[in-house]
Amino acid sequence: MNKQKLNFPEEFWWGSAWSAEQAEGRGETGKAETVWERWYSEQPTRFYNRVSSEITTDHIHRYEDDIQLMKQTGHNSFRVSISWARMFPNGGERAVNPAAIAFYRDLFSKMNQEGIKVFANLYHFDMPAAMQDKGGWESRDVVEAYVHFATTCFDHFGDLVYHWFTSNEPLGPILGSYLEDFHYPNIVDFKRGAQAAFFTVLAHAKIIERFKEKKLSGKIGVILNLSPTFPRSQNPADVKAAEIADLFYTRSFLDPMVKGEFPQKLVDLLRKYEQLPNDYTSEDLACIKENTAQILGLNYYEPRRVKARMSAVNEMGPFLPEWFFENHIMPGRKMNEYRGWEIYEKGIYDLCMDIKNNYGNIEAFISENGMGVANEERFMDEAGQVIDEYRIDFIKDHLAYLWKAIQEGANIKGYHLWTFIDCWSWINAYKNRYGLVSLDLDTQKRTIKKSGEFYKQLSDENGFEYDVDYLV
Ligand code: BGP
Repeated sequence: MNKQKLNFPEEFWWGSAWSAEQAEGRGETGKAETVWERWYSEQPTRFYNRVSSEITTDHIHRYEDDIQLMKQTGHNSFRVSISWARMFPNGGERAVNPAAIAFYRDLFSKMNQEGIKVFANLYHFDMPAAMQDKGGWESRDVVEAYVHFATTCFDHFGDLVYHWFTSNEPLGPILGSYLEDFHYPNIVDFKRGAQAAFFTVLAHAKIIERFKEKKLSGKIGVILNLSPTFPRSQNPADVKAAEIADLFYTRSFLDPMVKGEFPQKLVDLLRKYEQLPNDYTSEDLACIKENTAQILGLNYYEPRRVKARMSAVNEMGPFLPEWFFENHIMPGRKMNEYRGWEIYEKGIYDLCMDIKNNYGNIEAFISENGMGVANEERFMDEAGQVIDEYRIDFIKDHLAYLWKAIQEGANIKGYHLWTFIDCWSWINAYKNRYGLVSLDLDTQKRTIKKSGEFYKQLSDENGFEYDVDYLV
């Protein structure tokens, strides 16, 4: 036992994150149909218990009280996303919505009044359906409409936002919409996905270009879901498999968005298999080169473990990253069985050290990390509070490795948990609960969990006691 207080840097950002589609609810401001609403109307059974994004956590009606809950749970910063569909209720373009401007201005002003920094993300999986009909991220017109939306947000909220983000997990919609069938419009076509990915990166660069022209305070960056990749063994075939998986899932967005260049090995591989996008120009590449992220959000949930393929590829089937590797189930791994994700706390350290050593130690923070648990009412005490000791342990065990990375020079400025109040998890709806605050879906009653009380103490003390012998 070697207990000591792990102190975090001064003014460390303690907070959490969520997104518009997952928490706001539709409300009465006017809002265009999103791809999630469209998909629900077409296939409601794809969503857990048939719960849609119509109401979610009803933040749009309850934000003033929710800000008080942020304070009570120790937030000095909070990430929201601004809904493109709400800002442009005609389908993502034309006239901006005064009611949406009023809502976000009031929310951000009140957060600032309470000392909670606003981290504003511009895209969190919530494409207006009308924009999807135009081709979504495969379309240059949609990129331009998105740049217009972003610029409008800079103009209306630039005085209230602390840091900006061009997108949350841009890899997610590519995997979900073009490879793995978990986002609308459920296409399986790598080459089209590569085009959409390229235009997502281009949109990021174009927005950063506009941001710089406006000379706003704060920084602009991107939030990426990154998993350190581990080969099953040091067998060269396993190592090669891990290297390719890492190119597809980690370096694909990290390199162009932070360094301004796509990894050459990935480009060569896609060229060989004729999967490069058709539409890209030297002007696009110059824009990407010149306009890179100024700050990086790291979403960390699980490691990626891979091994060499054990079976031959079916070349008649669609091209997929899995042509080059198989996922490895490591014997003895610790699991969050509710979500099916491995829990590997040291991965947060590995990730931060990768950013320190290979990406110029860019200013970064943990923008998501968390544990979704089903049926949390099992853990309620008589007063109705969820006693989620497992979440407190999860947070502490990850923070200890984050602390270690900071001791070793990683430029990490904060930690945001996923999430604040239980919110809507896409097709999982309200199956797994992630919040510091529980939500009664029938009444919308909010109750701070034990982890919410812990988080307040953590933030007030800017650290916590931990047995450092546990760190390897
Ligand atoms: C991240 C997303 C979040 C959130 C979280 C938890 O990838 O950015 O929107 O949903 O994962 O995942 P899930 O809700 O699918 O359990």
